[in-house]
Amino acid sequence: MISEQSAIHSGNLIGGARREAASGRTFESRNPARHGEVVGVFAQSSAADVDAAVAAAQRALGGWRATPWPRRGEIILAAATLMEKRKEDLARLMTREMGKVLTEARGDVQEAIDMGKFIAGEGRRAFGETVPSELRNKWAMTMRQPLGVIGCVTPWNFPIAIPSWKIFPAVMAGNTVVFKPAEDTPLCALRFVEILEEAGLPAGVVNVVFGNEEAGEAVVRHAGTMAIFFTGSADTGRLIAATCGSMLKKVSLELGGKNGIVVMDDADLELAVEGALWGAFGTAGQRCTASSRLIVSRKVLADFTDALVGRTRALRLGDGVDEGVDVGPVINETQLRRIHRYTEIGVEEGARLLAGGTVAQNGELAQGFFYNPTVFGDVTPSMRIAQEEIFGPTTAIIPVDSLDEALAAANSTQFGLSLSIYTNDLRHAFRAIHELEAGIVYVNAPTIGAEIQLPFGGTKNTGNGHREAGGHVLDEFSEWKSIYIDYSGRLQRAQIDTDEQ
Ligand code: UN1
Repeated sequence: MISEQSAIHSGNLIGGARREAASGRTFESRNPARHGEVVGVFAQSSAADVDAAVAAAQRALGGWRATPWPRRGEIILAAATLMEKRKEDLARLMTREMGKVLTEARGDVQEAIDMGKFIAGEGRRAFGETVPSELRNKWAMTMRQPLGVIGCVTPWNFPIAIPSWKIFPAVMAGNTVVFKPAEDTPLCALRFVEILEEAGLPAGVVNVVFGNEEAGEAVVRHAGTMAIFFTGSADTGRLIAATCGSMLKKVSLELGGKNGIVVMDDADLELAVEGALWGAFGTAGQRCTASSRLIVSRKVLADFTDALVGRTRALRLGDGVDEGVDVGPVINETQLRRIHRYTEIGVEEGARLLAGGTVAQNGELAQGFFYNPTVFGDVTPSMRIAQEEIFGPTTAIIPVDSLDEALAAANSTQFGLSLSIYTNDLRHAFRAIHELEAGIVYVNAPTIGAEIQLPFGGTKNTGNGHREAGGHVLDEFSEWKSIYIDYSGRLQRAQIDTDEQ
């Protein structure tokens, strides 16, 4: 693959063929750092296209589920290896399409490579159990079965990593997939699936329908999709859960976060400032794990705030392909407006604006969607800027007087994805580990940076109890089948016939 600078045009990927949308409609993907630049033109799909994709996935299912697990694993490993070879090209196109700075785009691709390598090993390790029967001459065991055709609906903020969390384990377990990637990052999705094809994935195992929520909704509502895997907003997640609930369809939801870092007075303050800066402004705050709250002991509040504000003001904004840029653009104009609206809300609520708070429009920045990294001080836990997910480069400092107050503040949101504590006191660390209400807890590290070999997901309104990645990931993508083999040659009634006869 060469570095791409011209716009590409792609139809949907259905059953191994490229197909325009039935309606003939298309949409553009544009560079958020230079909005005039069209990255690609893609099929704008509707229910008819989703029907075709589900039919292709159903046709491919029989052959794929019969393919031995180790062979499926080899194909995934080959895909991960190809991604490794093309990491730089993939990262560059990601920065161009989504905006995150190049070092972070490389990390996003790396996370998918890690996921591929990790899951490929399951091909020779997807164990079932042999369990003793209560009866003589009777064998009992379990095995995994695929769910069938799976719908994957993914966001733009990790345009290769998040699809890899869902699609690699889905196909590893013998499922086939209809994949609806975010409207803002179709090219990343296309390149990811092309690599799977090149690695030897048979036609129809992963089908891509590009488009907006119309296409996503059609995937969720389709009677042929047996399970839905979604990452996105809590509002959309609720709608998906309602639909899947009424259809008795399995659904895995990875939703919002309002993650916080607790900074105790015994913390290494420099380390905490550095962590807060990275957690709040990495990926321009557009991670569901972003550190959007900083819960700081009053004893170190002034020092922490001064250092953080100074470092925030020094961050360099720009096109993420340029060396030396710390923070790239936000994804689109709607998000830019939403982020700024939250600045207004923070000011109206009486929080103190300490840095940023404006759209960045100097020079070349005016060509894209840039927001100056924003820090609020004097925030109370119940303010909207401390409760609602902003998904941008905005963080809120909440002063506290004790560990109890800090933990209570950290837990006082509807979400429970990722929480962290900076402390050098082991007792504080262990209380935090036990008491923080989140799927992920960090000690002396910010709230971002999860690794794929551990479960990823959250408590409360962050999801519906599912986890992605990690050692138990196949449980989400397969069903258990229990098998009993009676070789006694007579009727043996469980729970009734005893062993005495
Ligand atoms: C997300 O923002 O949806 O832990 C995923 C992290 C990354 C994944 C973030 N490894 O920040």
